Amino acid sequence: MKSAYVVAASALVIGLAALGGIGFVLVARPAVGPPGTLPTTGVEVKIVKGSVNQSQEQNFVPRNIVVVLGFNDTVRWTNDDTYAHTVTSLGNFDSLNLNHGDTWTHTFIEPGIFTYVCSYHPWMKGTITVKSAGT
Ligand SMILES: [Cu+2]
Repeated sequence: MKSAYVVAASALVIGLAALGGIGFVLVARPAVGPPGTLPTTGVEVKIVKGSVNQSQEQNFVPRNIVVVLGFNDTVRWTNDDTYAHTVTSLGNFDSLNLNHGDTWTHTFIEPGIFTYVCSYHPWMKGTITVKSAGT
């Protein structure tokens, strides 16, 4: 059984090494909130393929999300579309140009409701609702 254990352990190491290559996508913040009540990972928003088309209903996915300060307050956007986009909330944050495959993260530091658009395609809209811990 020892050899089977070694094989399993080796597979795990190789698997972790493979994950390390894309670890920047999978990084999760440690849980600091009440256990079992909220997701502990960072929040991901995809700019889905075809977002450039105004007729396509889905662009920022998920469109509306809620995060909690100090818990999961970092949001990462990934542009999976073949066209460039932005994540822009005037006066609050702006990714500037995101080409295909680019990612951009923003950590929220105050509560509020932040609406944002793509500055190139203003029909693309999303909302991040930021809540204080314990509310
Ligand atoms: Cu756009």
